[in-house]
Amino acid sequence: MNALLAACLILPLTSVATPAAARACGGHPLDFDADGRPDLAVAAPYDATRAGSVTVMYGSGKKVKLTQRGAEPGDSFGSALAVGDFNGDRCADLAVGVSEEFVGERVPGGDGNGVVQLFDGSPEGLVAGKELRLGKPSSDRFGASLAAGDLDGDGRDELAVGAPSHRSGGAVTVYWMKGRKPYQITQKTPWVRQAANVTDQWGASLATGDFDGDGRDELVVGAPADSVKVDGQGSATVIDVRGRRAELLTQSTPGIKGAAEKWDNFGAALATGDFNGDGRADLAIGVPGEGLSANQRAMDYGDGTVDVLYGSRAGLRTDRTEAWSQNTLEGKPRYYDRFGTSLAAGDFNGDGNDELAIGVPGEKAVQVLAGRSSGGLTRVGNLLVKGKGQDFGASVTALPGWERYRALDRRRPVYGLVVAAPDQGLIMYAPGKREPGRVELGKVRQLDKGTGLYGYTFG
Ligand SMILES: [Ca+2]
Ligand SMILES: [Ca+2]
Ligand SMILES: [Ca+2]
Ligand SMILES: [Ca+2]
Repeated sequence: MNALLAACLILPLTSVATPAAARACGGHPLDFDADGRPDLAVAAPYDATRAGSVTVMYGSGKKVKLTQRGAEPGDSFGSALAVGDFNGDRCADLAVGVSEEFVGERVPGGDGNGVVQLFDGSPEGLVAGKELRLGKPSSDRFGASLAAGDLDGDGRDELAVGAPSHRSGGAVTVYWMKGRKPYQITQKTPWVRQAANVTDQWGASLATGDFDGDGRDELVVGAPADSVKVDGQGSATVIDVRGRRAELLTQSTPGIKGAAEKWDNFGAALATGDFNGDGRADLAIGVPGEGLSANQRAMDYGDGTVDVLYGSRAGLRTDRTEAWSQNTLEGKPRYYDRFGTSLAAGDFNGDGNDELAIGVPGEKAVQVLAGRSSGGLTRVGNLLVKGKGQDFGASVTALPGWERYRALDRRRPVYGLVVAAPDQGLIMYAPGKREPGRVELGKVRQLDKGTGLYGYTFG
């Protein structure tokens, strides 16, 4: 009996000393190397004369730089990142977009064909895997956006790859749907049936979320330059890939707040999270070009707005939507703010409801709104997190338990906020705090620094 007890007591110690190869993956969503700690991938697509690189910051403290096999200047390895369990081994895997890769000779000034490089998670960390490319590559910029999600409900993630410069106004290819070959969707797909212009940028942004709570994720395709009624107003299309259903959302859709104007760029950023804790995903749509004040001088300006739609049994509701801007939040809207350029959802206070982080790069800031189980996002106690670097807030993500390397399965994880200023290559971090009823973030500190638009995107 004593020997047995001793064995039980010793077991955890011996398992710590066991070589990493003996560990099994625990199915944690952001754990590439099976140590139970979240890992963070940081893209620098302009590193090394724009060949690009991705730095993986493991929760163990180890830092590894990934590059493309046969890297060439200009390829932009790291144009997009997505994390999911693609092969079903319960290790998180990483997909890296290489949107400017040319299959043959580089066409000077031309859009890339693009490829996607996969890295498989393992107890030794990420290992280079397959490469994905289109059968008939053109100037598609395949891999300019990526999203992972379980679209068929079999417990493994599918990968959606955006090709926003595809000749039909943009395309999205879905990989590994059960019983299907890679499957391309465009605005001309019969059950999508949208007007397509070559400049729509359909697929420039992607997100997944289970809005109706049926156990299968839906796919959201952003087309920030889509001209539905007004030039470049932008759109987002919510797609049930298995059910072959598509719903078009724009600021011209009844119930969606905000006026559709030229170059609003509705859909430039997308994020999904459960802001009201009802178990169904909700959708935040960035409209960084939205004008609210004077001096809306050009298509790259805007005060910015974020539209939010909530999930329900029948999918996303368009009858009770929200529009958030600095007209009602901390800070002041200015024509160069581009509020909503980047978005991330994460539970920063551990109450089970996701918060929404909104990048405001023109103000070098990130706005944080708290989620509540009664009613979703609230302006009460909203934070304006200011930072260094001239485009602080150009990209954001949420990362669970990084600060204390807390095992992800011990308690409901508290997320911290990761913010980049890619122009300066600064990666900043503000830890979350377990504070029911309000959101408070710890001091913003520098997590890392790099070059080549380091922090352009996260995975
Ligand atoms: Ca890890
Ligand atoms: Ca699946
Ligand atoms: Ca669903
Ligand atoms: Ca929360």
